[in-house]
Amino acid sequence: MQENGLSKQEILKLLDEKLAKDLTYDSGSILGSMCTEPFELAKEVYIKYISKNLGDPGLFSGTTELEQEVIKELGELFHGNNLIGTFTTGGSEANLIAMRIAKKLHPEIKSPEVVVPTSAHVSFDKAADLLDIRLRKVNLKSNFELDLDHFSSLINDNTCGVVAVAGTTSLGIVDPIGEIGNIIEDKNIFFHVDAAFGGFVLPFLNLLNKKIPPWDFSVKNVDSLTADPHKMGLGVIPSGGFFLKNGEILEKTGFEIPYLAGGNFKHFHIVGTRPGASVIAFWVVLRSLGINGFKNVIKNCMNNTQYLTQRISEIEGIKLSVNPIMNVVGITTENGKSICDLDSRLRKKGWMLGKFEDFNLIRVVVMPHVTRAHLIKFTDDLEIVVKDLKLTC
Ligand code: 0PR
Repeated sequence: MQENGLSKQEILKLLDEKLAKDLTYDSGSILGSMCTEPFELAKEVYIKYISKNLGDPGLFSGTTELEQEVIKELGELFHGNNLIGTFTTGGSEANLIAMRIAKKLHPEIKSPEVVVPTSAHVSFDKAADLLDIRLRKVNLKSNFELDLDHFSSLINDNTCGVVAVAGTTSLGIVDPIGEIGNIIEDKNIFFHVDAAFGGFVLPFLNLLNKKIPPWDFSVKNVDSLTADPHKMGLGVIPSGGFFLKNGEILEKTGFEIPYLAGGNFKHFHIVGTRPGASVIAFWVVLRSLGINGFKNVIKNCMNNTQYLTQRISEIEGIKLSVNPIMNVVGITTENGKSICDLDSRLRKKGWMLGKFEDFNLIRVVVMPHVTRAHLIKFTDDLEIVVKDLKLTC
């Protein structure tokens, strides 16, 4: 550490230099991220209220009420009735909370298992590791859809939970959540839906008259849900969301903190101190955009997705992995060749995509910061690289 402090000007200059290497969303090169530039007013209020700490809710009862308000509104969006919920640091924490609940509700199971799709996010592997749960991974069919027969076959007396994904990380696929709800009917198994990405896409696609099969609390046996404001919700980082149908579970399984200002309270979080400003910022997003504002955001992303998929279909040598339901697009080779060279050549040209080697695809997430102009430049480069690599042979 240096001896004396620097002036504001010196510090800001230094920071500019040090952070010059970071990419920015508006540059267009960030094509594989599930985060985006937060809503402008959300950023403003985040700074203003940066010191609010929901880890001690008794000190910040106004912020606590605001969180309840947001959870209630989102709960209704996800067709829940009187559910409870909380902001988290992101989808990983929300999924960890769900896995913990699944285990805690079944103390009689000595070797707990959770059934998850192979396409589920790595946060479930992390949670399984931390909680000493055995993950039973469900195969996908060749079209990347879940193999439901395999799903059923993995359920046994040790199964304390099952997971479905509403918007997979790799392709934005929505698992057959209604069917999974039927499979676990009367089995006393906790059912968690990971809609970390899809949670702020699917409700608005529905309102835009796209046919989306039921995926949320409208499915009878769904117990909990992850939906992250810091992905398609335009919230600030960090903002995750965990939603739970049965509030009594908090009483049964929550951690207790007896010594804080507001008196004894129970919570699910892994973290203690947690940002109230994230909640306030997202309250602002909800108030600013409303349903119609969100519909417009999604409509724009889907129009751009449509443009991208059209261009990909015109380029000989590559194809779509699947027809996208939402704004997540997987690109693969037509002849089955590895996607790795294509990915590294695109990176060299400055395009940052997601690479999923196990599915042999590169992923473009058509987030709100991705414009038509970015996609035109990207697909022009893509066409050149594909030709160069002779993927057509
Ligand atoms: N569930 C799903 C379906 C996800 O896709 C993700 C993250 C999570 C849970 C975990 O969420 P947190 O990262 O908030 O804990 N999906 C993105 C991914 O792995 C995360 C991401 C975001 C990656 C921005 C890169 C990036 O630039 O692809």
